[in-house]
Parts: sequence; C-alpha cells; structure tokens
Amino acid sequence: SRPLVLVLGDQLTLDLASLRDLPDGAVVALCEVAAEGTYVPHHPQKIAMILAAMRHFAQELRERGYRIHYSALDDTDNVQALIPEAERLATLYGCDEIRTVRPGEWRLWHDIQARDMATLPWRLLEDDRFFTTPDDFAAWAKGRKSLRLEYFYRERRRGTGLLMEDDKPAGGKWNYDHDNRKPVPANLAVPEPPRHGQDAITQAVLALVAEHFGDHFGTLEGFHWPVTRRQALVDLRHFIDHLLPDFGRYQDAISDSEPFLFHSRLAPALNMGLLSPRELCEAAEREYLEGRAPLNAVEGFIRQILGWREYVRGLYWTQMPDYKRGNALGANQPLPACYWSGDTELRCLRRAIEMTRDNAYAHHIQRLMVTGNFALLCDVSPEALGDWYLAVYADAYEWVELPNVLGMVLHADGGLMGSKPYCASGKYIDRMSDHCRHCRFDPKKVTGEGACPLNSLYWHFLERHAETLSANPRMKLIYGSLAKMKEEKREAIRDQAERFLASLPRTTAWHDNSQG
Ligand code: FAD
Ligand code: DLZ
Repeated sequence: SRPLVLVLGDQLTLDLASLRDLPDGAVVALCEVAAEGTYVPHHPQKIAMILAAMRHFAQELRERGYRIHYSALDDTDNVQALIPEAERLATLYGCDEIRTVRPGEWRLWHDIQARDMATLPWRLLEDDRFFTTPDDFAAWAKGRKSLRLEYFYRERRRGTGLLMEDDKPAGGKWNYDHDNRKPVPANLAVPEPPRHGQDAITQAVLALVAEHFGDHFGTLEGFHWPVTRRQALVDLRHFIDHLLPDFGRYQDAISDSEPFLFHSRLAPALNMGLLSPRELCEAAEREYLEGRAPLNAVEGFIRQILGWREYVRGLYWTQMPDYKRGNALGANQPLPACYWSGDTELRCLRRAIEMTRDNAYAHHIQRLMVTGNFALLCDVSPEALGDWYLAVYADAYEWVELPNVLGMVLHADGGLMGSKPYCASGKYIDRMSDHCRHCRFDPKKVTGEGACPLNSLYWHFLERHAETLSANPRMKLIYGSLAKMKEEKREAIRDQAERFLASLPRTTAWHDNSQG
C-alpha cells in the first residue's frame, strides 16, 4: 500500500502509531490550515506554538529520511481545511489510503468517519500516547453506578506501578491533597521559566501568526513556549529541578503577581506530543525515590497526569457527542464581556484574564476558581464558556477542555466529572490569594457598598439551584447555613446579586467585541 499519513498539529512525536512500520513510498503530511486557526479564535501564542512545532517536527522527519509534504499556510494551492487538504495531497502523490491517529477533538473524528464515501479510504489508528485508551476507560466504567476519579486513579497506580511499594501506595496513602492547600506567603520567590532561543523557523512563524491571527485575543510578545522536543525537555528539567519540590504545597494558591507559581507549564508541550505523560510521571517519581522531592508534591503531580488527564479523556470519548449538550443547571447566559477585555473591577478576575492574555496560560486554580467560578455564578452557558477556554489556552484541545469546563466548572454533566460544583465566595479567594488587598471590594462584606460581588452571587447561586443541589450530601452543610439566614438578609443578597447580574456587560464572541 501507499498511504498518506496525516500528522496533526498535536501529534508531534516520532513515537506516533501512524509513523510506525511505514511502507516504502508512504508520504507523511503536515498541513497548516486556516480552518484550524479560526474555528475558535485561538490565542496567537497557541497558534504560533503549534505551527512552529509542526515546522520543526517536519524538518526532523525529513532529516530522518521520511518523505514529507508540508502544506504551509501561505501556499497558494493549500485548501485550508484538514480533510480536503489531506485528500488533495493523497491524490497528488497517488496514495491509496489516508492514515491518521485519532484526533483530539470529536468534530474531526466524526468528519473523518463520515468520509467513508470518499474516493480514498481513511484509516483511523488508536492514539497510544496515553496510559489508557477510550476502550480501557469504557471497560472500567462499565457497570459502575457512579464514576469517581479516585478509584480510576488507584487502578492506574496499580497498573503502572507508579508510587507503589509492592501492592501498597507509597507512604501508605493514595492521596496527599490534604497537605497541598497553602496560600502563597508574602515575598515568595518563584523561579523564572526558561527562555528559549528563537531560530529562523520560529521567527517566521511569529511573523506569519501576527499577520494572519494578530486580531485574536492575546499578545504574541513574550512568547516563550517550547517548539521542539529539545526545548520541551529543558522545561521539564527546569520543573523537576526547581519547581516540583514546592508543587504540592502551593498547588491551590493564587498570586496577584506570579502567573505560574510552581506549576509545570508542561501541558501545552505534553498535549502536542513533545513530551510523553509516562516520562513526566517517571521523572517525578524518581525525585521522590531519590529523596529530592516530597511525596505530597510528587503524588499530587502524578495524580494530575495519571489520574485527571486520563480520566477526562476517557469521559470525553465515552460520552461524546451527548456530553457537549449537557446543561444540568440550565445555564444560558452569554459570556461577560470582560473575559475578552479584562475590564472588570474584580481584581482576581481581572488578573486571571490579563495573565491569560499575556501568556496563553492560567494555572488550574485560576481556571477553576476564578474565571470558572465567576462564570458558574453568572449562569454562563456551557457553549459560550467552552469556546472561550478552547480559544485562550495554549494547552486547549476539546478532549481535555470540555470535561473540565462543562463538567468540573459548570456541573453541566450532572456530576459525572465532580460530585459537586466548585462554587465559592470571595472568602475563598481571600484565603487562597493576595488579590483582595489590591481590590476595591471587601471580601468580608456580603451586601452594601463595596461588598465583594462574589459573596452575593454565591448565595444567590445556591438559592437559585437549591432544588438540584440541596439534596447533594456534600452541599448539606452550606444549605444548612443558607436555611438559617434571616429572610431579610436573603432578600438583600438577592437584590445585590440581581443588580450586579443585570448590569454585567455580556458579549457573544470575540469578534463581536468592540476590541475584536
Ligand atoms: P500543572 O499544574 O503543572 O499540572 C501538571 C499536569 O497535570 C498538567 O500539565 C496537565 O497535563 C495535567 N492536569 C492537571 N489538571 C488537569 C485536569 N483537570 N485535567 C487534565 N489534565 C490535568 N488542561 C489542558 O491540558 N487543556 C485544557 O484545555 C484545559 N482546560 C481546562 C479548563 C478548565 C476550566 C479547568 C478548570 C482546567 C483545565 N485544564 C486543561 C486542566 C489544568 O488546568 C491544566 O492542565 C493546567 O493548568 C496546565 O498547566 P500546567 O501544565 O502548569 O499544569
Ligand atoms: C490548534 C491547531 C491550529 C491552530 N492549527 C493547526 C494546523 O494548522 N494544522 C494542524 O494539523 N493542526 C492544527 N491545530 C491542532 C488541531 O486543531 C488539532 O489537531 C485538532 O483540534 C485535534 O486535536
């Protein structure tokens, strides 16, 4: 056979299933296409990282003797969408089938399946860059009344032997989350991320992206994402040597000034294939075994990758396409306009959006408890919020974005992803961050002038969704407090929240925004 192997922008590894055992005459294609850059208005740094990494990867494949076709965005014969471009190339090279590894988004997977009437057969291969396949997840989930990360994770620990001492978890416990809830102390020194050199390929891509996608939300200045495996390995080394020991302790902290804290920043490179999840987990485990990093940090890190990352992917592939239609809390409001402009007086929200604009990055707690929580409390629809998250983060692909946004943040899947919504008031932000001292609102005030809007929004949210949420055993305590509140106070809260919501500027999409 003479296949055309289509390698997607988030499949950049020599270890890809479709690159194994290639027959002579196989053509490997990488295609830059406008459609992938614009189906949501991706952050320019995300696009630049992908295109620069694709170009470097193509060069590496060429040097290794593969026969490569590279469709550049500016090529005049490029048809600018992945499936038709691959079909065009297959015809051009006289190929008899198109092979590709399962893409990371259902829309493409579905469209490829639907090409069974095409002149050329498409062959989809399983993506074995993960610890588990969707079939493994389906087998695990089968017959369970409820799905919980913790049990899935323990099974993965047993299966891989990571942090296991015989058949027991290292240190005697599966989970050290309890030790991982420290806020940031004043004057905490955080190591700077590595700066990578930008060769001619990267510079050309930065110019190309500025030209074609410069009107998208987000800056290109200060771009320093890795675009080769070698650069990604530098970032991994930096994390292991300088950040991992403190990763656990400050995992839930939020800082007004430090965008990255002790997070790894490895998700973009990992999701694109420049790093593998196994090598990350093994590198972290080694630090524990050799006494250089504490167990709470190493276990916390491994749980995110071996646990959460695999779990959300399993959920995505076993629940789509219905999953995307979930809206258990009936949220139907457009996105607040400040998600694109940063124009809000809530300091925590403003900083999370500014950091997102500047870095195509926000850490997990900002995504969950700042931009996520605010959207939950303001009834933002899953679709509007999902499109935003998919656009703005360098690591965003739907298989991982959607369960986090729709499941974890909005509780729109009715509890598949998390047993309760992570709703929080200003008190939480005040405890975990140093934002409030820079904010005009007072996190201790619930109503009246200067009260933190998150407080009234929080109680208003609980009240509005009492029918759905009050029976949840994990919400009993908080609904108990709500029940004890005097009607007069509840009325004042309702009034405060409703006035805030009514005056909150909303938008539909980036390009409808005044700045877009
Ligand atoms: P670290 O804090 O260093 O964590 C290490 C690794 O663990 C990450 O690189 C990531 O691979 C994995 N991980 C951690 N938490 C999760 C999680 N909840 N789900 C899956 N993997 C996880 N992650 C993405 O990779 N792409 C997304 O599009 C994405 N969207 C998100 C949207 C929302 C609303 C939320 C709450 C979380 C989202 N996450 C997403 C998960 C997580 O926030 C990011 O993986 C993380 O912030 C990336 O930064 P990091 O590499 O510094 O992570
Ligand atoms: C995100 C993205 C962008 C911006 N551009 C391209 C591209 O030009 N060519 C390509 O192959 N992939 C790109 N990607 C990544 C794809 O969107 C990704 O492979 C699918 O969403 C499946 O995960």
